[in-house]
Amino acid sequence: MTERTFCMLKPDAVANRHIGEIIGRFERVGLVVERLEMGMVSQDQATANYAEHEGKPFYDGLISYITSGPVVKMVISGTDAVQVCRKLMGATNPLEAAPGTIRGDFGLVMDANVIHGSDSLESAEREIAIFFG
Ligand code: D4T
Repeated sequence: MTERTFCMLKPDAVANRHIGEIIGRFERVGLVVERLEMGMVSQDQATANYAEHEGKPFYDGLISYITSGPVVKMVISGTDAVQVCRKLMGATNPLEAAPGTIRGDFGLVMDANVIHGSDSLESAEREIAIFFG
């Protein structure tokens, strides 16, 4: 099924100049970058996106990290886009992400894990609304 998902290159990916290489991986498998915008994540967007983690020990660090520098926000579409993006991203913790995945190849630690991608179609619609209105 053709799906739309939300992906975001996090501040470490932008600061380390990996935008082109990472977006290239999505295009290489045949997914389409439908919308793309570079900019800062506002405090409101950060807290809305990470509401499920409020109160957890890593929450404050997560919010300050995601608002610390420019990110690249994207809507990506294609067959099974949600699952394909998650597969390309790899496990949340770069330590566990397999080589060949985005987090496995460009990340080192959990609190700067390179990329965010929606985990379901429902999350995708919610996150696209948060970040693109
Ligand atoms: P995101 O949402 O960034 O795509 O990551 P995941 O969907 O793969 O993972 P998540 O929601 O469980 O975690 C969100 C974000 O929090 C950071 N994190 C997570 C952390 O710093 N310490 C932790 O123990 C966990 C679970 C990393 C990703």
